[in-house]
Order: sequence, then C-alpha cells, then structure tokens
Amino acid sequence: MKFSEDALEEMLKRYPDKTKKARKKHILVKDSAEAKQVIEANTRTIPGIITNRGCAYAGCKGVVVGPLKDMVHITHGPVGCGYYTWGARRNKARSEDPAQNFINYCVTTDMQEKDIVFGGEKKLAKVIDEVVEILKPKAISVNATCPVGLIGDDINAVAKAAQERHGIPVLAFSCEGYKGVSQSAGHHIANNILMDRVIGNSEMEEAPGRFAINMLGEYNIGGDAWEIDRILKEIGYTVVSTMTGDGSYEELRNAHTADLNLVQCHRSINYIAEMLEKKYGTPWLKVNFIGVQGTINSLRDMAVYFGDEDLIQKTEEVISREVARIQPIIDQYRKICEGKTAFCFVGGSRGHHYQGIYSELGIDTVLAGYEFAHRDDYEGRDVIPDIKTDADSRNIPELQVSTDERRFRLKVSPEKMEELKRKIPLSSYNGMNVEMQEGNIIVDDLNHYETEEFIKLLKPDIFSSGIKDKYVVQKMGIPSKQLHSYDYSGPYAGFNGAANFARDIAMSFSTPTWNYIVPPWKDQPLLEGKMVGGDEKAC
Ligand code: CFM
Repeated sequence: MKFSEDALEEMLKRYPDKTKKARKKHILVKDSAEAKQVIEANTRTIPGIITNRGCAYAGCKGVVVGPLKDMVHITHGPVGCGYYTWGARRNKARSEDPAQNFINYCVTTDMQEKDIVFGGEKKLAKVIDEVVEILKPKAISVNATCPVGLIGDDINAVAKAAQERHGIPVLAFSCEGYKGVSQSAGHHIANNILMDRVIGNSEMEEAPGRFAINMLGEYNIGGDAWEIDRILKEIGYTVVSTMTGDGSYEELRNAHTADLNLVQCHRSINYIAEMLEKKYGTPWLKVNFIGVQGTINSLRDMAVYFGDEDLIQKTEEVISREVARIQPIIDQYRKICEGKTAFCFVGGSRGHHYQGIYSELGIDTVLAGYEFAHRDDYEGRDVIPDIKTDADSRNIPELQVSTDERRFRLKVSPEKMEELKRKIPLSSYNGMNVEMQEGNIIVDDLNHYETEEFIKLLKPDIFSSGIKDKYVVQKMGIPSKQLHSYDYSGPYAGFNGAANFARDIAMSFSTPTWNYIVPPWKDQPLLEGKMVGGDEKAC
C-alpha cells in the first residue's frame, strides 16, 4: 500500500467529528482484497467546505444545452450567471452558415432588484422578442437561475407564449442553480427536455449514410469532437449528431435515425442514451477517445458492433497509420514524463478518462476523483439498483419515455446483443475504481483543505483539475493542468489530441518556473487559528 490509513486519519483529524465521519465515506484507498469498495457520492457538500462543484444551471445551460450553436441560450437571471457561463468552457463550434452560429453570444435578462420584487416574466418575454428580431435563431432556450425559482416566475408559460408568437421552438429549462446537489442535476434536466422536445422531431426516417452513429457526451472542448469526427469519418461512419459539442438543434432532431449511440461522458448524458434505447431501440456503447489505447479500443469495439468486414479492415488501416505517425512523437515526450505521479480530479468523467493517457506517458495517477459523479461512475453500473434515492435526487423529474411504435426497430437481434455484450461495453460502464492501481486514492468532491493536505502527503509531480484550485496548487510549486478547459490548448482527444497532451504535460515538467516560486506563506507571517474540539459550530 502506498498510502496508509493512519495518514488519512491524521489528515481527517482536523475536521470536527461529524464532518470527519461524513468525509471519510467519500474517500477510498484502492484495495482489491476487499470484495466491494463502496464510496459515497452525489450527496450535499457540507456547508463551509470549499468545493469545486458547480450548480444545476451550470450543468444545464453551461454544459449540455449551451454548446448547441444554432440556438440562442438566454440566461434568465442576474448578469453574473450569464457572464460566468460565457465562453469559459471552450466548447468550440463552427458553422457553414455563420449567421446561425451564436456560440459567442451571451444573452441574459440581467435581473435587477426591481425584477425580484415585481417579477421578471415581462422582461424575459421582451428579451425573447429582441433575440428573434435581431438574431433570428432556429430555436431558443430559456435557462432559469436561482432567483427565478425563488420568486416563482413561470418560464414555461412565457416560453410557450413566445413560441406561439414567433413560430420557433422556445424551450424552458427549470434548472435553478439550487436544484440537486451539483451540476449533475442540470445535466438530467437538460437531457429530459432535449429528449422530450428535440430528438426525433424531424421527418427524417433513415440515417443519411451507412454505419450511422450519434456521439453522446462529447462537448468539443478545445476541438476534441473535431478530432474524433476526423477519425470516424475517415473510417466510414456517418455522424448523425454530436451531443452537444459543435452540435446543433437541427442535427439533434435526427438523432433517432442512428444505428448506434456512443457515450463518451457517461455522467452527463446516460439519461438520453437509455431513453434512446427504450424509445427507438438504439443500443449505446461506452467509448473513451482519450489516449491512444482508449481511442484504439473504442474504434475496435465499434467495428465489432457493426461486424462489417470492410469496416473492420478500414478501422485497422487507420489505426496502424495513425499509430505509426503519433507514437514516435509520444515516445519522445514519454522520456520526460516517465516515473512521475499525478492527481487527476475532474468533474464526472475525466477523472477516469485521463488516467489512461497518463499511464501511456508512464505517469502513475496516485489520486483521482470526481466533483459530482454518482456511485455508478466510480463503482460501475451494476451498483445502480443499490443506490438510494434521496430527497435531492427526487427533486429532478424522471421523464417517462415509451416505445415509439412507428420508429422503434431492433438494430441487432436479442441473441446477437447478448453475444456482443460479452465482447464490448454495450449498455455498460465499469467505473473509475476498476482501473485504479492498488494503494492509490479515490476521493469524491475533493475540497481545498484536502487538496493541500494530500499534496503535502503524496507530493505529486502534476495536479490536474480546474480553475478553482489551479493557482493554489501552482503557488505550492506544482504544475497544474486544467482538464476542464485545457488551459487554452487542445484538442486532447483522439490520436492528434494524445500527442498534444503529451507535449503539454512534458512542457509542464520541463519548465524551470516552479523552482522560482516563493508562495506568500513562506515569507509572510501567517495568522494561526485552531478548531474548538468536535463542536460543529466552531468551524
Ligand atoms: Fe462530462 Fe464534461 Fe466531465 Fe461534465 Fe463539467 Fe467538462 Fe468536466 Mo468541467 S460534461 S462530467 S459537467 S466530461 S464542464 S466537458 S470538464 S466538470 S469531467
């Protein structure tokens, strides 16, 4: 074991008793000798703790809905909520019709105190009218922020009236920030409405080409989806829609025609994947296009699913050509990276997905975790029946879908499906814990105190996380790589992405900058304080 329970106890000892008990359930040391390692996840962050989590509005508008480029996304709320979801996530988009690409716009109702007192519905209706007049989008989304729910604005009624007035879809998302315990709630709300109002609402009955797929849970951060698209199209796949990076309302309407759904980020979009299977009979396959090996495995699994000889051959041709081109570049960078250690703490998928590429570079991920994932993202989907639904989860409506009698068709026979399930991850995801090395640590909702303490204990060579903790870590003299926005770089997916990632990580290790940093606490007096024994109110 690389990390002892004693060290963990020592670290947690600083918490008041109740907090310590609660946090302990969110931390695991990987130990395969234990039959089943259970982790607590998707529960409320204890008030006062500095978490990296976001809110339901961030998960809905910022993550799932926002990247749809031919829609205008209106933030109904204070200007700050709009501002902080404006461009920071780097979900890129381009369009053949630049007049229908609104990705760089930030539209908000800019709620003021007056609106909180007298209501914001009229203001929202006016903003929708202005958007239609000036930008003429194909569709509009209205995204609720906390005050909207608190004062009781009826955004559904406003959206419905505007839809009738203008003759374009106006979708209302009741994703008030406080719903659920994190942005995960917002993903679910967004999934429900996209499934209910957008997917399948076109006249298209057949996919526009062979081997038709939807790419789910890929948000084109730093151009990732473009690199995946390049590879898939070269092999011969027809990409019907990408949800939702560089995606569009228009494409999404046709998603029912695909033969297979690929799921990159399980956490944010597993709801749509399941509903598409139930409604249209389209199976979903878990893929991971991060890392050379992850990309190869995903491409081979897809080829197995379709079982077409020419497709299998083309897949292998592309893999050998790309590996021959990319591997020598990665091998150069690996010389710099080999033997190093990393922390890999990201939202709900990347904490797992990036471990593969780290290990390809010879880097051991000694600590990993998710901000807001659920137990199945750690322990695998088998655990879903054991997850207790609490009051926070019940707050999010479950959309009941049924089979579409006209459009449902089995893409593969039940026997073939069983056979395929034994070979490839169809309707299945094993979770992060499986791939963690013995003795390494898994932490759910890692907070800032624990970040600093774990860094002191494990002394990682690189810390990968987000903007909220990046600078604290850098001031400790440790390189930090943002795996949310990629720090202005990318793409990191696919073959070209793997080479970019290797270059950026090697660059972090090679710069002498870290030796010059003197954190403020090294040469300035510190205020000392202490907790009063075990009394929760004292912190
Ligand atoms: Fe999925 Fe994401 Fe992630 Fe996520 Fe996010 Fe993101 Fe993320 Mo930041 S959808 S769960 S809500 S892969 S914005 S593109 S990087 S926390 S790990």
